[in-house]
Amino acid sequence: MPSAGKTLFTSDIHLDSENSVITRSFLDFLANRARGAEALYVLGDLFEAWVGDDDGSALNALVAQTFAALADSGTTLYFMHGNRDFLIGRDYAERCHATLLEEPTLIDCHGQRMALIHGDSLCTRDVDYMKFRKMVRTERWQREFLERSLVERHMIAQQARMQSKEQGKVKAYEIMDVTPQEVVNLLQTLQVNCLIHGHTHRPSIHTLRLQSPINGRLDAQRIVLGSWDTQGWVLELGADGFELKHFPHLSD
Ligand SMILES: [Mn+2]
Repeated sequence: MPSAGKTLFTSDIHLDSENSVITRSFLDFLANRARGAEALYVLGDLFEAWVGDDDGSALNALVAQTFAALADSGTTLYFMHGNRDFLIGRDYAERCHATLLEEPTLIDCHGQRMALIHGDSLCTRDVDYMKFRKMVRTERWQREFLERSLVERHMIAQQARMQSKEQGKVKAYEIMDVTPQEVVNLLQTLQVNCLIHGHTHRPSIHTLRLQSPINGRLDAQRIVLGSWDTQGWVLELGADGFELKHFPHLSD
């Protein structure tokens, strides 16, 4: 069992079609590498786009079936929304035998208390995106969007993706990253010294200093998960600590 007793975290797989190398590698990850894990947390952007649980594509069915098989083998599954797939609903999560988590979620894992988020909420220097995020996270926007036909919804999602790609080319590197002070604020508000997130596609383990009311300073960690665009990524947490791992995609 490659992941026996461990807790796994991944994000930003951006699944797009049932025939891609990324999809095959991710399904292989669920069927093999993730087997035996105590839990698997998918911290957002599992899919490149999600237009509603009523979209019965072959990809969505295949992914649900593979997640369900992993859950049925004993691994507890948790999903958190990303900025691409924030419309994943309870129906689809149920089909995957997974539980949807609120953002942020606090967990106790192998003796460590930590906060989980997708990561886009910390990118506050991207003012345009923060406005967009606020709008699409309202109940009203979501209801009106889901009332449209599937064809229309796919078209809107496609447009939004093209726009964000164009904007990504002109936005500065720092704007696309988390705002350091927002990280500190979040950790202090939640009273934790470990944060796991994805979204920025800048995998790394950062150490930062927090002000502690008791002894003045406190070391905290921010673990950033990687994107699956060119290789697979997983954070493994066990009794002996954590390890951020990457592995090549399956070859043809
Ligand atoms: Mn994202």
